[in-house]
Amino acid sequence: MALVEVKVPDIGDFADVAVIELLVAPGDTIKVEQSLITVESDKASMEIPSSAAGVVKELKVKLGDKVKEGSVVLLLEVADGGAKAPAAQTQQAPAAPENVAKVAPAATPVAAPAASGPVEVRVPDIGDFKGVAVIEAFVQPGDSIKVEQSLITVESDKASMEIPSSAAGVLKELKVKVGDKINQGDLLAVLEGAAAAAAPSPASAPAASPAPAAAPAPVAPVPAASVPAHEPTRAPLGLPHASPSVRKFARELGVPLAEVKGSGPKGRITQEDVQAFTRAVMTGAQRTQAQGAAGAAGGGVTGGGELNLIPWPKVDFAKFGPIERKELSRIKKISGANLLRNAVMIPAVTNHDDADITDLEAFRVSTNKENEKSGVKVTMLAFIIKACVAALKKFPEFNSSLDGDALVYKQYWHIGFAADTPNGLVVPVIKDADKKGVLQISQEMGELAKKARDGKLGPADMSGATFTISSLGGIGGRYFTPIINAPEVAILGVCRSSIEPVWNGEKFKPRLMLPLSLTWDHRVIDGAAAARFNAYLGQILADFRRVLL
Ligand code: CAO
Repeated sequence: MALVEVKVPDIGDFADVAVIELLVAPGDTIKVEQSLITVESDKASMEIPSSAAGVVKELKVKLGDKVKEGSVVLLLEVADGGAKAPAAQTQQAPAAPENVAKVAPAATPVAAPAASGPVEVRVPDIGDFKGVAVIEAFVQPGDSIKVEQSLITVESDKASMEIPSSAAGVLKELKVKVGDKINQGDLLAVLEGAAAAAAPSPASAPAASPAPAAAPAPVAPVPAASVPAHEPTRAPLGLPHASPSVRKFARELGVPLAEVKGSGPKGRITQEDVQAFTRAVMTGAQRTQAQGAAGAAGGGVTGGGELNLIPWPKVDFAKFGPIERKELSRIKKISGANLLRNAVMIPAVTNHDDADITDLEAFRVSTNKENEKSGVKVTMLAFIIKACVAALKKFPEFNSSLDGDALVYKQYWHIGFAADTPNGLVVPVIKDADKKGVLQISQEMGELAKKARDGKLGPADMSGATFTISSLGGIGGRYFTPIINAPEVAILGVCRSSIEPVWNGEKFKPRLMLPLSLTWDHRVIDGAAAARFNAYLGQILADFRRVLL
């Protein structure tokens, strides 16, 4: 065993920054690159990783201490020759890991500021912060912006940072949105009106807005992961104050950080605050604003009393056999939180039915034969989308959303379809499916499914759905109970069709039957309407000429 000092690595312009969080304690076994402490300046916060693996012997910093490159963070007991990091790295300050930002952006405007007229504000030098996600926008067109005023917050795995404006004026256009990935030099905003002033360097001039980087994280920061149909909302000003790891923790649990009361210095939200909030919500002692809204719309989960859940079982699986632990993908983490909310908050019921698609399948096969050369294959799912649009038009409450005590009926028919990807489930959307033919829908579905598999779907590809279809027809199964994609009020599950004997009044005939599973929100729809919807859908699929009636 050897004792090594773990020091603050090269953290760029981050000098004399305060320790705001201790992420490990004496006795903890830590890995190389594991975050040890969080430090914070006026504009950014960052987690400092360990350069070695071992057991924490003694912490050399405490909350509120100021640290800089070379400051000793802790003493680590490492196995002789067992530590992953080479000796040079454990004895001296290691180089900044790539996911740690060299913060304090030199806010030099890239475009020369004019006396008046439009001025471009670009992303300044943000050190190693590359391709980082925009997690919130503080301003919107029409706002008066001061030099150095924070425009957006970006976040990597380990750090977050507010990006200031290099000029003053009225915001004409914000060129980035939540979820976008940005780099140095990217166009951020266009200002106009007032004279634009070059920003002094943050080192010599304090920031106009001293709020530390913090985010309520109202939405998933990664476009490819935004399964839910919720649109990003604008972050309120007066932001909650929390470090990146706490924000990440809150996001994973689906905790609205803006509603959590911080118990740390200057009202900072700690991991314990997030846990206490979660406990309070789970036991019914507290409601989130979303639950309040859902309650007003007909009853939230905690409205009727406490859930009184017992704790989640904690099992040491390794005791029973070999195991492998793998982090969930970002898509799985984000979709999981949404699925849980939707499963718990919606009083959902599923009706199962079958549609006779014998003639439709014959038509699809012959159409594909005729169109062989065009390269576009007509899929059964495209017909199902068209049939659903007809049923949604006949039963408009299935194309609605709850808004407090009102129902919002949408006069457009955007149909989401669940797509299975190596990283998890995503829901691209066919916009205006009512105006498109089956060929066009098939083609768009093929393109969107490919984009989904390549992880290239953007937020626009996945937002605005009014109804969703989840098809397992290509895989198998009979029926299942899909979870409604809130704020939609219904979802159709489709399984594999099979030839079955169907009684025609005289004899059994072999027919190709498609199993349908319609899940609906009982606050909006009742069982009779759902049965009628399925019956009508079945009639359309059996004979598309009915759409013309
Ligand atoms: N019955 C019988 N066969 C079917 C069928 C059905 N209902 N639906 C599709 N098939 C057939 C297709 O005709 C195709 O056969 P051929 O290659 O011989 O023509 C084959 O199954 C494969 O179809 P597909 O799944 O690739 O294409 P699709 O248009 O049916 O679906 C997509 C596209 C993106 C929806 C699908 O690939 C997918 O990802 N499905 C999974 C969705 C999912 O995971 N849902 C669960 C969500 S809840 O966790």
